[in-house]
Amino acid sequence: MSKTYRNFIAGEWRDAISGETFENRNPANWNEVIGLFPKSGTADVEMAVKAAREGFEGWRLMPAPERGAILKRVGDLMTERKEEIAKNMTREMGKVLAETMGDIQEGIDTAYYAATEGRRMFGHTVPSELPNKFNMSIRVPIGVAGIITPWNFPMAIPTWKIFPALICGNSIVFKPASDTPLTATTFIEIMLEAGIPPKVLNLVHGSGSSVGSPIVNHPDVNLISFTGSSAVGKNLSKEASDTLKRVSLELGGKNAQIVMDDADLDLALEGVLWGAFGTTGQRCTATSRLILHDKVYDKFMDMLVAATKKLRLGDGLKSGVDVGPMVNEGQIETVQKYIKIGQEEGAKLVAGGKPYKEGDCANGWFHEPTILGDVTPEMRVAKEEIFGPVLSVLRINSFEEAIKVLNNTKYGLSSSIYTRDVNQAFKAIRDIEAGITYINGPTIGAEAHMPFGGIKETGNGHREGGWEVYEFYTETKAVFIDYSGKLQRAQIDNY
Ligand code: UN1
Repeated sequence: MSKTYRNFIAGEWRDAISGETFENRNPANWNEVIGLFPKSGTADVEMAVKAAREGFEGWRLMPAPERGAILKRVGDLMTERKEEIAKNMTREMGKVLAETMGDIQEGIDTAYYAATEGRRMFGHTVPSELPNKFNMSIRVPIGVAGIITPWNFPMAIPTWKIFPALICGNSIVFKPASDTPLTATTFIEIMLEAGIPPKVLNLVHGSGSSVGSPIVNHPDVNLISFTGSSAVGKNLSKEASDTLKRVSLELGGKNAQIVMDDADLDLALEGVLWGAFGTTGQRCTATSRLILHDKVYDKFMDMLVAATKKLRLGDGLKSGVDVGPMVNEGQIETVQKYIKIGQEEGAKLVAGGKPYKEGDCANGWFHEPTILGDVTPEMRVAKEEIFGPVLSVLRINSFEEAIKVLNNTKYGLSSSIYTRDVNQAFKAIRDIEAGITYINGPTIGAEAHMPFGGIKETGNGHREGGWEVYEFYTETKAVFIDYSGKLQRAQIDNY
């Protein structure tokens, strides 16, 4: 019998009002059911938002450093339970244990960073243009935060959103991806154990249409933070405009690594393997394109194809496995579709190309790491997000051409260049259209205290991580204190 899990709403663990559930299965072995989770809907969301509104009233009045002390305990508990959570995360979404451990560490770092931000939360004091008058701006919480997260970083991404929201004094309605409800449930348990007041946290499991949409449309939800596809993000943005919500969108990517002719090729090889096939390519920041200088093209391709063929596929819990399964059958189908499109457009399949069903992998959603060579900039596989272990390789003859090819996509999340030429590196920092640029490193490698996000159709201008995110979760209030004892009319009495 599979264990049945619940929502956490209004201070209690509850079934969905419908009484229905959905299954959570292991992508490395589809026969293994991890648990049953509540299939919630509008009525559950309604109850969660009401509770969050009540929870907000007390939470917003707690001094931010005290809220920070609770988040510090959250980080400590996550540290204690790191391995156990990581194993369950690998079971529910597939990436290898080293990566799920890293995912939780990203959450721990975010907890400790947010905890100390409670002691800063800076505003400004500036002089008034009138005598005997004091001006300052302060940060105030906004209210109920609707948090909608994907399955590829089941701990890190919820923490990127929920910790800053909490430290700023907001309450939470959280809808995790339905592929990773177990990690989300453990995360809520830990936050409650650390001392976050129950009504401040509300967890509602279910689909985007039946839970996500009611959260986005609810007039009492004040802001939405969403990570997912650009198509969903655009719809969400439209829905949220009816109630003029503040919305932070972290969407698709078509990230590229440039390798120039002067690059350290061994280093660049390690980078592209990690960037393209880590998390089985299922990252917003995955290296989806390799932009390779003509002078090193053949040599580097030989190195790359040989190394890719050595990658070991398997259950991410087993040691020695490099690449875990894809999250579900739908993702395999998308990858297959794009490999076909690429070949029809004239790209050459040089490694992988097929789902993988050998030995222990027979019952999972495994796919061979795949490389498409001779890709040209106008092909769909050079421009569209695939979200799987597929790398498109493009040939360039100069630095200028490399930048032009890199920028030839509607996305702008992460980017990378391998070169030993410092002038070229700085020009790349200036000219690449992306929110993140790595020099001599892969397209992956966010750190909790650095801003994370992209330009163009990757987002709507907000950043997660770093201190920018604390601006998103607060309103700025301008405060004027007149201690002159008389009416002073700005712009009139002083001119
Ligand atoms: C994502 O794929 O949405 O730096 C987040 C990185 C990861 C985070 C990726 N730590 O790529």
